[in-house]
Formats: sequence, C-alpha cells, structure tokens
Amino acid sequence: MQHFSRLCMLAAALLASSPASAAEPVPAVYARHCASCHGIDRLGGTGPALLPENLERLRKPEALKVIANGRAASQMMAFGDKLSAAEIQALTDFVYTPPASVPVWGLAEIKASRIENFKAGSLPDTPAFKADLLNLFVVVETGDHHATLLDGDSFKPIHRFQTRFALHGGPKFTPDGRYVYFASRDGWIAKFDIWNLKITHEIRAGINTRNLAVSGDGRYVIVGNYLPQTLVVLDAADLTPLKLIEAKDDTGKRSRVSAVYDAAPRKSFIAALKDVKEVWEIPYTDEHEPIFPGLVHDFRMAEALADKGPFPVRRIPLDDYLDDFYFDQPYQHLMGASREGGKGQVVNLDARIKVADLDIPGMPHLGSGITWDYQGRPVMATPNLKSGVISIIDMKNWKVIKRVETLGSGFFMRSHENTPYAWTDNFMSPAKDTLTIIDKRTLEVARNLTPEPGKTAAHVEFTRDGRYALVSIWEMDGALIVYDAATFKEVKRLPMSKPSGKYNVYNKTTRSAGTSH
Ligand code: DHE
Repeated sequence: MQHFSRLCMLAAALLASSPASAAEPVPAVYARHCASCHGIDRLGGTGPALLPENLERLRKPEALKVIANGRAASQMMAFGDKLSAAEIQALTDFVYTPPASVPVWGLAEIKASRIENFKAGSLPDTPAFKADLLNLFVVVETGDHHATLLDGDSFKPIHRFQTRFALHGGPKFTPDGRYVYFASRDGWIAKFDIWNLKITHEIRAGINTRNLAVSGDGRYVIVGNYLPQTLVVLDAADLTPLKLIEAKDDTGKRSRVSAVYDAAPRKSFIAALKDVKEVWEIPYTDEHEPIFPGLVHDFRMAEALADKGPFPVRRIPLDDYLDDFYFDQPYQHLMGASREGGKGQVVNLDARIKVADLDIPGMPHLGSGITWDYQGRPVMATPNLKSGVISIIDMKNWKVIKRVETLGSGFFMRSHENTPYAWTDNFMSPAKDTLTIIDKRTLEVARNLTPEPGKTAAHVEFTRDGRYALVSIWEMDGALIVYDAATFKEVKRLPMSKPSGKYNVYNKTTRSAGTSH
C-alpha cells in the first residue's frame, strides 16, 4: 500500500504536469489536483478521505469555499485561481457521491496485514549503543519519510531509519522508554525497539488513521480511525489486534474518531468523536469501576455502563463536537473545542458533565496546550490556528486571564519545568520563520527568534533537563537547530529532511507539563 500511495502521487504529479483540457471529466480534474493528497481512490493520504460519510459536518456550500480558498489549520491550499467555478462545483458533487465501493477493513483484514520481523521478547535486553536512554529524541523527518534517533546529550544521531508514508501525530513510548509506536495517515502502525534499533512489528489498523495511544501500563495500543470509523485495540507486545470498536452512537450513527489519548492516572483511554457529540472513556484494567456510578444521568450512560468489556465504552454526552482537546495534569478535566464552535467547553470526566465554557474564539489548538504554575495557580496556554494570540487560562475557574499577542497564528507550543520560557511558532502566518518566546512569570513576550529568515521554524522540544530547546526548520532542505534555552544562542545545527515533530523519551514518559501527551 505504501508503494501504491507513492504510485498514486506519481500518477497525480504526471497528470499535474500536463495542461488541462476545456471539458476535462471530473475524475481527471480530481486526479490532477486532489489525488496526491487525498488518494486516487479518495480514501485519504496526507489529506483526509473524501467520502460522503466523512464529509457529513461540512455542508456543500462550505466545501465549495474550502476548494476555492483553502482550509485554515491544514495543508489544504486554495484552488480558486486554478479551477473554474464549474470545475469546483463538479469536484464538490464528485466527492459527495459515494464511490462504487469502499474497501472493508475489519478485524480479518487488520490481522492479515500484520508483519512480525522479530518475535516479542526475542531481541536482547541490553541497548546496542551507549547513551542516556531517557534523554533520547525521536525526530520525525516527513520530507523523505524517515525518523532519526538522536542522543540528547551529544546531539549526535544514533540511527536513521525509513518509516511508513506520511507519519502524523506524536509517536508514543512505552513507560520504560524502550519501545516507540508510530502511526501513518494511511493506517500503518509500527513498533520500534529503540534499544535494538529495529522495527519489530507493523500492522495496518485502518485506511485513514488519526492517531494512536499507548496505555500507561504499556500493555495496549489503541488506534483511532477516520476510515473506517473505528477504534482498534492492539496488544502492545506484538501488535496482535484484540478488539475492534465501531465508533457510533446508540442510534447507529457512525463517526470518525477525532483522536484518542491515554489517561494514565485513570487507567483508561479517552476518545473524542468527530461526528457524534460524545466523548468516550475506555478503561483498560479490570479493576476500573465508574467513579461516580450514582451519576447515571441518562439512558445512554446506563447502556454504556452495561458494556462490561474488555475495553468497555463509557459514553459521555456533550453539547458540541470535539475536534481538539486537552487534559489537565490529573486527567480529571478535558478542555475541548469544535472547529466551528467559537468557544470551548470543559468536561469533568468523573462527574461526566460539562462544567464550564471556555471563552476562546477562533480556532484554539488545544491539543498543543501546555501548563505551568502562575502566581500559585495552574494555567494552561494554547495557540490559536486562526489568530496570532496565545490564550492563557486559569485552570481553577476556567477564565482566560491573558491573551498574549504573537506575530501570527501558531500551531505548536512547548516548555519545560526547568525553564521560565514557553516557546511557540507563528507557523500559519507570514511570520512562520519566527518563534515567539513568552516569559511564563510575566506572561509577556520575552523575544522573537528567527533561526533562518524565510524558512519555516516550528515545533520545539526540550532536553530531559530543560537546558536545550530543539527547533525544526520545517523545509525539505531543513535542519534541527539546538538552542541554549537560557541564552537563546544556537549550539548545534543538524541538516534534516523536513523535520516535523521531535519527542524526548523522559519528557514524554513522565508527562512533563511542558509537552504534548
Ligand atoms: Fe496534526 C498532532 C490533528 C494538521 C503535524 N494533529 C496531532 C494530533 C491531532 C492532530 C489530533 C494529536 C495526535 C497525537 O499526537 O496523538 N493535525 C490535526 C488536524 O486535525 C489537522 C488540523 C488537519 C489534518 O490534516 O488532519 C492537522 N498536523 C497537521 C499538519 O498540517 C501538520 C502541521 C503537518 C503534518 O504532518 O500533517 C501536523 N500534528 C502534527 C504533528 C503532531 C500533530 C507534528 C504531533 C505534535 C506533538 O508534538 O505531539
């Protein structure tokens, strides 16, 4: 399938290089302009699948605008200057028409796709290299679909290896930091043994995948999919599928999965649905009991509590969809927002109800949020994909206490317990070559930093001790730049192929308040 995707891209690129004819049939227009990202068969690639069931929340007039003007907070570019109004209309009608067939991707197909390079437990238990095993970084290089394992003390690459096509989202570590799991947008999950520098297992858990989470006890991996609309639980040891959960409400209405996360202190996974106004808690231990069983406040909850598992689904009904969300450090509250909502909501996961609204208009990127203590209170900071502002929210009363203006809308944000600064990018704006550094003590901009004029700078991660900040120059001929986090001086620069995210074993496995979880 990886080769198939590349062939599709090649075909699309070849088509794109030939001139359009006046009365070109719509599949050819689609192949020329859309297939390289959304797949020749509309099943998704670097862009999402374009099938009627995945477009339910996007009304046709909006879809016309997206094709003409592009889509905020995504790689979807504007085609208004390349396509006529009639072509845009025809393309819209085309993607809302069911295809002749959509491949079935159930447990049988998932099982059949599994690849075992090394049996679980068969590789040595001593690392093949010398380094602080907790201060390693995994850097994803999306330019040529590779990942680099980096020593976080010497900043020397230990190993570089090929990944599946178009990884997206953070790779997730086992609690001991030995294994890391990657998800590609086209559904492949890979398990990599860091100590032995080997991919041990792979499996295709979906056709168009969102992300994965690893349970806090290291026993399970869960994958959330857009297509088919499922969650798939895998055995973390060898990626054997254990359960397929269809994402749908009690009326049978199906939904894409927005994202799934591990809520380690709760010993459960939390999954948000994109087309159904519910968030799900999926306990992964047998000990788990609903914390307030007395709060069974509607029949859906009662039904959900009747699901005895394994991996039972506890549904929490919501007022709005959840496209993006963030947890407080104890995983008691979820802060969420929909793309269109104009405001966010706070859900108490114990009481299973909404407890507050969040006054964060635009498109907050809550998934990139971080927390710290400000004047004795926990605060959460989130970038906004639609405006150049960082919203700082008091997590005791859920009020926005400050809006810090940046140079433009940003995507990622990072800090560390041992630094007084929070770093964010201006990725979605003309100032995308500049990072903005905020003083966590004053909530003021401390400085702007331009690593290389004209080149996109984004996604920061700190070393285990917080002394150094690693920044991506997010370009094909890009680089990873190491900064001294106190002086903002460049310490080292490593050439890389469009490096996107970088992930520090210690910060991730200890769930540092300054990084994504
Ligand atoms: Fe991401 C993480 C959703 C577009 C790069 N992105 C995530 C996560 C979600 C998400 C739910 C958390 C998953 C996890 O780590 O388990 N991303 C979305 C979108 O809905 C959106 C806006 C549209 C889409 O295409 O799906 C989107 N994301 C992008 C991009 O265009 C980016 C910049 C380039 C790319 O690779 O596609 C991008 N997303 C990333 C990265 C992370 C991520 C690098 C991991 C961040 C981290 O530090 O943990």
